[in-house]
Amino acid sequence: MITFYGRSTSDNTQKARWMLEETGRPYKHVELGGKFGGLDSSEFLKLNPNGRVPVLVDGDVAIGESDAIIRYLAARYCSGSFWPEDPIPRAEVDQWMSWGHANLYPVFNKLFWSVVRAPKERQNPASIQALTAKLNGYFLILESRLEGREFVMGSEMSMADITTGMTLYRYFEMPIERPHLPFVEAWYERLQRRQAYRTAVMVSFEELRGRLDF
Ligand SMILES: N[C@@H](CCC(=O)N[C@@H](CS)C(=O)NCC(=O)O)C(=O)O
Repeated sequence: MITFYGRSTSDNTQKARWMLEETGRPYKHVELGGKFGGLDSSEFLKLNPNGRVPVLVDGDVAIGESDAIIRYLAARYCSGSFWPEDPIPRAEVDQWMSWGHANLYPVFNKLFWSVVRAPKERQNPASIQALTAKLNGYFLILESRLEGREFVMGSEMSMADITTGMTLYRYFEMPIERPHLPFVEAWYERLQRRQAYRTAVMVSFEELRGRLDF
């Protein structure tokens, strides 16, 4: 039996849950963190001493860190399709995951906090503008990668789509300027056709507006 812990509005939770939904395995979802609290209970800290969501419990194993959860689920339940076994495409998937983690996500996350989570009076237009320009630069890299491809790796979806594509809903919903991105938009439409994406990622972030406290 799989139990998945994490509030639906947490972006790290969203990408791990998206992968979990893609596996088609049944699971129990426990909302935790943010307005639900519970991250500092001794029971939860035994599962993840960092006191952060998401956490996945599968039988006797408890896994924290969203990318580790995604890799585990792909390896265990998706027999190579989300994480190819051939070392070359495997390295490419890993490369895009690392790029998402090290480049795209930190800027995306900082901009989301600056534009949505910071109350209006604490927003800094110059910093928002600089972060927007940086994030748009990363989306232009994705734009050129997606030219002639349905997904980041080509015709098959992989973990690389999950760890980068989890930013799309918020990116297109945030009140920011964006460049013309026809290939990214087509990819976003393709992802939106997946029930797993709609369930896990397309979650209203209204309750986070003006909230800097978690
Ligand atoms: N590197 C970790 C980051 C985990 C993390 O910072 N989670 C945030 C939510 S996105 C959290 O638990 N925040 C406290 C809260 O939601 O109350 C991962 O990828 O799982």
